[in-house]
Amino acid sequence: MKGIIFIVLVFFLNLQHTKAQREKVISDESKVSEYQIPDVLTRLKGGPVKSPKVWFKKQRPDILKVFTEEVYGKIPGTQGISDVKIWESSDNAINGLAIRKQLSLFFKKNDRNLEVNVLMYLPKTDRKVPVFLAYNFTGNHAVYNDPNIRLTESWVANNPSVGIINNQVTEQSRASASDRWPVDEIIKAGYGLVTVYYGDVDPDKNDFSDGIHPFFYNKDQTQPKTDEWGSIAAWAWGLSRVMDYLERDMLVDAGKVAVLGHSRLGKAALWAGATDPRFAMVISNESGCGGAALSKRIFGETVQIINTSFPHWFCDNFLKYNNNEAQLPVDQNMLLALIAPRPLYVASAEGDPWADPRGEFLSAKYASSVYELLGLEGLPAKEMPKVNEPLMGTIGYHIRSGKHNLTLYDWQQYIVFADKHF
Ligand code: GTR
Repeated sequence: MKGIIFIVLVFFLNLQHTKAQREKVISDESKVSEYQIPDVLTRLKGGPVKSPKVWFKKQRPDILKVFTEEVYGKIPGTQGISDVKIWESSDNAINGLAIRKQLSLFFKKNDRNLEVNVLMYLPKTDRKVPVFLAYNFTGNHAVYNDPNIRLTESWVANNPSVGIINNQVTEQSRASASDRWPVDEIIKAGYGLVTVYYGDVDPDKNDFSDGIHPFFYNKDQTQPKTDEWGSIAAWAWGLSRVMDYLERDMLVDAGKVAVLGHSRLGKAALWAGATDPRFAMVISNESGCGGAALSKRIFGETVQIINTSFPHWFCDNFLKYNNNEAQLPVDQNMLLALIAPRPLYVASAEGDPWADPRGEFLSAKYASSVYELLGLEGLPAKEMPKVNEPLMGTIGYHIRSGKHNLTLYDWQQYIVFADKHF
């Protein structure tokens, strides 16, 4: 009996705690306190950035260093692809419109082995094709209704409603995320889609014994050091390794790879774009806190909330900024600026206050001065656009109607943006 009362009490206190935390969350513009965003063209050490040379030689490396050491974490070593295995390919996919290719990238070190499955749909043409490279959330087989796609054998977060039980997918989850992946439209527009299940690189749980992290441990080490990578940096690392493969693939134009991600995977896509200049375009779909949204605005999800809910996403140094965003030497406008001069698209949704649409817009706007310094347009507006009225300079932005999701509307804008720049 005592045990039951205790459990009920703990449950009740827990609910109260979560409620209190949620109540503190600001989702009303009038409740935003004053904040200061660091200017991308003011040196972190003081003084103005007046030329592209000073941006590329001084300010950019300084900003990158802060994000590396204080936010996402350093990668402790290098590890290239050990082997590639092509499982199958067909030039008769999507009613004969596309080539489908499935392959695995293997990473091997001592007794460790990591397998990253890649699914590609490419338009049939005699030229190398531009592609969108994007992680998916539950396995390649969930992306498109094609019985030939191999079911993932990796750990996947449970979701009984689509038959993901005991962290394993079943046939029932095939095509379960297909509304997020308009493969036919992408192919018809002349682009390929390259997708990978993010959990192949690092399963999304607070456990550093699996995925890529242990490859770099010293004897007796069980988790990364305080300034070393969390999961977002690991996922970004994975995107770069897929890029290593794409550079070798004769069917792909590796100079036209747009890296795209939704939500947590948008955070990973931005960090991949910031750290790897081979990504010719970067697209953040509702990446929110730790992604495109400004941290110091403290609107929606905050540094403290994200570090508490997902302790494995960032490096441990980032914990210093819990309820302490003002002390951060950088803000996310500076992350976006690291992508310059490459085209960057930031997208929000009206029904997604958790990701702070206005904070995402402002971040893109404040990143624009670096693009302008480099002779490019940046974001072509000073005020936030109306819902469903995209802006497209070298930085693009839209806020669409609807909720937190990756939709056909979002993809349609990304295709227009890619047509404009590629
Ligand atoms: C939420 C998280 C967000 C975002 C989202 C997602 O729970 O708070 O930062 O990443 O998950 O990835 O769907």
